Amino acid sequence: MLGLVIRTTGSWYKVLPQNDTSETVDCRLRGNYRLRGNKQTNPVAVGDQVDYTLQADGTGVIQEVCDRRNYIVRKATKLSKQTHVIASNIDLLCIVATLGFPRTSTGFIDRLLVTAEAYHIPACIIMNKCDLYDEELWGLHNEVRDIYATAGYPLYAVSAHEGTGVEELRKLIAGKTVLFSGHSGVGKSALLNALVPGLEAKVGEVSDWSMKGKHTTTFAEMYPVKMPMADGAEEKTYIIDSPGIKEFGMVDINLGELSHFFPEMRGVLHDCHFANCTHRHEPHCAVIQAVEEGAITAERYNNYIGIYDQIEGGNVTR
Ligand SMILES: Nc1nc2c(ncn2[C@@H]2O[C@H](COP(=O)(O)OP(=O)(O)OP(=O)(O)O)[C@@H](O)[C@H]2O)c(=O)[nH]1
Ligand SMILES: [Mg+2]
Ligand SMILES: [Zn+2]
Repeated sequence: MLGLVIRTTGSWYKVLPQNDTSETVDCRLRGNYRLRGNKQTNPVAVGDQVDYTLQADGTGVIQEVCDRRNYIVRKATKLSKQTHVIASNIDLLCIVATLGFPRTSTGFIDRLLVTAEAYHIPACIIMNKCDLYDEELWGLHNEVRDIYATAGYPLYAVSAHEGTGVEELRKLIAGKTVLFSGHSGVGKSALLNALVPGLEAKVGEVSDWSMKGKHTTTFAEMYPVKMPMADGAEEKTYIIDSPGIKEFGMVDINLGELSHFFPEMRGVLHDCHFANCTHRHEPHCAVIQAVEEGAITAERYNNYIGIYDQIEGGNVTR
């Protein structure tokens, strides 16, 4: 039987049957399942379609994991060679970020965006906690919004607490499978609760939203929901809430392709004088010229260089 993995905890997987009885089945993976390579710490991820069999005691055994349309993968830990698939088969990556508490850097956002580009996953940035902004933070917010507008990514100002921007988000994600990813404490779970009244995903204590967050969500979980729209309609939507990430260690990105994963570079990089231009210091580089002209922002270009150096330094598993 076919089903959709909506939660993984250790060796158990919660599977939603495809015939949509809404009763989930707790499954294990068949014992002799061969891992693809053995680089991945999790052979089954949230979002996977699986083929499973039912047993007499009502639990299931996953026989096969169907091919993934796409996935978001990161290094399991900072220095690890192993990788971890956060979620698969997604229509939209929502990078949840904050400028105040804690502050998300564009370097972090860009690493996630590059990974999304590598798998052709559309992405957007959701700046949460805008209720905490003062004039200075609104100024910073608008700067960051403009940086991503130039790169072609929409950025939304929202407040899970006050409901600002929530209706716009509902429209954006309705009917899709979306992944919420970002640092701990930015309000991914709070946002989920704001989008779906009555859901009550666990949210961190107010006292803990200092600078770090404290990893309230510990496993990725997909919530199949009927997205309530302002006009009274409802749309079947799948939202994946995931644990906060401290650093996003990129995987499977090769140096020659990197600039292709910056959408604003794609249009000009064939105009560079050298076919193998790395866009760092070569003469007659169309990318550097575009930075000088403002068509590519210095912020994104610097993050490109940072990622390039990191991959070159062997800091990224391939
Ligand atoms: N002021 C304000 N606080 C918020 C907002 N959204 C969330 N918070 C607070 O931020 C803290 C963290 O929220 P969570 O939803 O647990 O954050 P998370 O991103 O799910 O964190 P992890 O599960 O650890 O990855 C909580 O104390 C929330 O109440 C918001 O829009 N405004
Ligand atoms: Mg959470
Ligand atoms: Zn170049």
